[in-house]
Amino acid sequence: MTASLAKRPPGAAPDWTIPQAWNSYSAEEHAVWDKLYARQIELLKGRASAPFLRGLENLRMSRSGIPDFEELSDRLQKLTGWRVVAVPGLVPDEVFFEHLANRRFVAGRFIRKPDQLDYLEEPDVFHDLFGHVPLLSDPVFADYMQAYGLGGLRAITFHSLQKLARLYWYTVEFGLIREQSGLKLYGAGILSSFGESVFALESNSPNRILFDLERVMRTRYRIDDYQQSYFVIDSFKELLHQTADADFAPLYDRLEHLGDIAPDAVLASDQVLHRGLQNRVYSGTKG
Ligand code: HBI
Ligand code: FE
Repeated sequence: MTASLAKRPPGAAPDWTIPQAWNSYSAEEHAVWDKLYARQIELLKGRASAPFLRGLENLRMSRSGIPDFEELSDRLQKLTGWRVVAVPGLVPDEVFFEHLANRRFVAGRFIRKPDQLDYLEEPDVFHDLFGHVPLLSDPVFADYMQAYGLGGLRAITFHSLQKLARLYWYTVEFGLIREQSGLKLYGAGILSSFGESVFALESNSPNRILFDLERVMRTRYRIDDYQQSYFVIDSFKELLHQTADADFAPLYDRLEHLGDIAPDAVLASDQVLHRGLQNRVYSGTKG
């Protein structure tokens, strides 16, 4: 699954957090944030889900310079009790889940270089803050993220992390939501990506299929390119209930016997909103 750092770097606390050291960002680093922010905000008008845009406003997420985690956390905490903490990179699953279960969102402190605006393997501070944090100010989504963390801690004991990670991937990172005015973006991996923000909604290449918990947990995903299938929810309430009410022991049992589904597959049982032509030329490796 995710290749996390192998061991805790010196200087990281036992919970893997590090100081953000906001004062040590250079002017060039702040300028990268500004450029990404300005570009995304233009693109997301009419494309991002309403609660995401409300969150950006309510948190007064900075359009000038990388936000200070402490300041941002103070505003966020008043709304939903969540805080943002800095970590040195991808942390081990149990560390990640433990933070989420306690309403702490872990964020990278580093920012991509000016020549990497469009592609990057590891989540940086722009992806983590701009992509993820606005929705943490939505009370229902905030509960979903905590429920996911608690589910993660349980999944470790069931050895079913791969299945649960797919749920995170196809909702928190790459989810679409149906609003009155049409399909909108709520997944952080899309919202922080210049190319995928348009592709996910407007390209005729990928499938767009109504969300179903078991279906999603069986579906492999791509880590190296845009998704070949997106799953669409109608509300965060529906997502929270499907997930928090699910009895995961029998569910994981059942999933063991059902096979995996390819990233581009369409099943007879799917409720298909758009059947993808899969005409994008994808890069070679499969996730
Ligand atoms: N670490 N910093 C960080 N950010 C993540 O999104 C993250 C992680 N470690 C593990 C992890 N995600 C995965 O377990 C989840 O995607 C399921
Ligand atoms: Fe992410």
